[in-house]
Amino acid sequence: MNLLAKIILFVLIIVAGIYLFLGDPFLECGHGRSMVSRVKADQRTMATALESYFIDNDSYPAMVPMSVYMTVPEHLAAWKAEDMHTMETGRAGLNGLTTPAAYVTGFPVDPFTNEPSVAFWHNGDFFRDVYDQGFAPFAYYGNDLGWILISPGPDLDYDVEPEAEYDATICQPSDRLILKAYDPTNGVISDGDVFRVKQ
Ligand SMILES: [Ca+2]
Ligand SMILES: [Ca+2]
Repeated sequence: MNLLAKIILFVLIIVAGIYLFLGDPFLECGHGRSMVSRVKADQRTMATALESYFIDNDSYPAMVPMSVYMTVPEHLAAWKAEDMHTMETGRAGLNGLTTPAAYVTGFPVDPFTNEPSVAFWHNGDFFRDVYDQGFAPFAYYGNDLGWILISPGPDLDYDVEPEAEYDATICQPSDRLILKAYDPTNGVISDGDVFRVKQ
């Protein structure tokens, strides 16, 4: 093996090592962004379902505490979800988005709400438990005038405080809320949430 071949082999081993230990940053960025795209698509579907529900019920679905879905107190704290709510799906005689009338075929789970023990970011990529356990639905805050659906986004905690920051009587999304929007141009794992609000 001549010197040039040895140098090429050496460089290839170094590059392979970098990919092995650090992963492919381009691939991983794409993965994180595709999850945000999925959340946005699911929130669009939910928005249509919420408006259909309103036409029939003259109100938006009731809220239930997020602790129904995130049952471990440490996990609620890690997600900053103690004060968050999601929506009633319908049970025990209560009307909800899926029962007795199905306004949406499935109740989408938020891929950014897996349990902290089994979901984590590593070198820009998002890993999660293969059993798909621990996922919660979108956080939701609603009243007779409007609603907001919230995903914690890639930083894995809720930044929007809907009770204080969502006002259905003013034009939405408000400047105050836009400050809390996840923006990938600030970095793939930047602060902020992925949300959709009645407009
Ligand atoms: Ca967040
Ligand atoms: Ca945050």
